[in-house]
Amino acid sequence: MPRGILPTCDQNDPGEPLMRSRRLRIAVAALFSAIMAGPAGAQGRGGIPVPALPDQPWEYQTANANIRVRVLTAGLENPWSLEFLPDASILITERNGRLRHFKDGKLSGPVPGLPAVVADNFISGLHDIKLHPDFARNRLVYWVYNKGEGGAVAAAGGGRGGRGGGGRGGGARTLTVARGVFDGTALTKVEDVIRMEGASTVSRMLFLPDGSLLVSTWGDPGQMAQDKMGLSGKILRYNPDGTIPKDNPFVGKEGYRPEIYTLGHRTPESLVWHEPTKTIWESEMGPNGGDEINVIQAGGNYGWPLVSLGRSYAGPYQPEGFEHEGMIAPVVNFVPSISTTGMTFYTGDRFPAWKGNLFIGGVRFGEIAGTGRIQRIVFNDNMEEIRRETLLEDKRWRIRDIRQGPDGLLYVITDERNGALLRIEPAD
Ligand SMILES: [Ca+2]
Repeated sequence: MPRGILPTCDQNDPGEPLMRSRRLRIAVAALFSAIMAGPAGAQGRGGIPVPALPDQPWEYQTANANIRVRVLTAGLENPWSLEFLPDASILITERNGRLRHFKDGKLSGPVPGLPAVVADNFISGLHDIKLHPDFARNRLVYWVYNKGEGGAVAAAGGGRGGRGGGGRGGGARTLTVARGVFDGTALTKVEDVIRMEGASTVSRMLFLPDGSLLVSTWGDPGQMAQDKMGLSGKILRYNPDGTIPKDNPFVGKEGYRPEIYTLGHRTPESLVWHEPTKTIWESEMGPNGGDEINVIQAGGNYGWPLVSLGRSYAGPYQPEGFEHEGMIAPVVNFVPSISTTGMTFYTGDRFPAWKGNLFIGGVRFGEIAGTGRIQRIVFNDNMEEIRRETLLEDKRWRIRDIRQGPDGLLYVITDERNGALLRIEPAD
C-alpha cells in the first residue's frame, strides 16, 4: 500500500513531488517528464500574482445580493479548517500543526496541547477540526492530522506552507484522529482515538445526527481507492470512541474493511450534512477537471480511479471513461476544475436570496495558479443544479473553507502563507 505523497490538483508547485516508493517516484518522474516535454507542458502552468489583503472592507454587486467583504484577521499560515464554538468564537487549524482561536476580534497564539504533526510537504499536516455534538457538556474537540511514525520529522509548527508550500520530506506518517478537552485556552486530556493505517493525508470529518463520525481519506494514486481492504480513498465511519459501528455497510462482509462507509474517492475536501434532504454531501477534487460534489450513500462506490470527468495531468481520461454501472455519478461536476475545497449550505436569514444555496471554495481554476474563488450553486427542489455564480474571483486567493457563522454571515479562510479569515456581510 503506497503511502507516499503525490501531486494532486491542490498542488501549486509540480516540480517537487514527494514519495516514499521508488517505483512511484519513477512513475511520477515519467509523468512529469511527459507533461513538461509536451507542447502544452512547455507552456507551463503559469500563474497570476494575487492581490494583497485590503485594509478596508470592499463591496460587490452580485447577481442576487450586494455584499461587503471584510478581513477579520490576517497572519494565518495556510489555514485548513474552521469551527465555531458556542460563544461564536472560532477555532482555526493551520496545516503546519498549529491551532488558533479567534475571539473578540483577536487571533490567539498557538493553542497549547496539540501533538506534533508531520507537515513536511504541501498537503500534509493538521486538517479538519470538529466539536463533539455534546461539546457544551464535555468540551471535546476532534481533529485529524498526520502523525509521525518511527522518527519521521515532526514539524512542530515549522512545516513550510505558502502558496503550495513545497519542501521535501515524505517520512512515514499515519492519518490519525485525536480528541481533547478545550477549556477556552488550551487542550488537555489529549488522546489519539482513530489510527487509519495506510491512509496518508488530506482529511475532513463530519458528525452525523446519530452521533457517529465520518472521516475521509485521500485516494490518489493507483488503485487504492478501490481496494476494499485498504483505508485510502474512502469515507470511513466510526463511533466517537474510535470503535466501529455495527451497522456500517460492510461489517461482517468478507474482503472488506468494516470501517468503510463508501469507496472510490480521489480527494474528499468537504463533508457536510444537508438537513432538508437528510443527506451527506461531499466535495472532491478531481485531477485535471472532474471535480465533483457527491451525495453519499452507505456502501456506495464513487468510481475513482476508474471513472471521472477529469483528465489525468498528462492528458488522457481515466481508463473506463465517464461512467460505470454500479458506480455513483456526481450531482455537480466542475470542468474545468476549481479545485474544490470546503463548502456549506446557506441556511441563515442575512442573505434571503441565498437561502438553500451551496457555497464552495476553490484554490485554482483550470490548473492555473493564482485563480482561487468561491462558487455559489443554486439547486431546484430536486437538488439539481440550475445556476452557478463565481464570487471573489478578482482576489484570486486560494479559498480553503467557507462556513456559515451563528450570526448568519459567511466566513472564509484563504490558504496562503499570509492567510486570512474573511467575513461576507450584506451591504444593503
Ligand atoms: Ca467520482
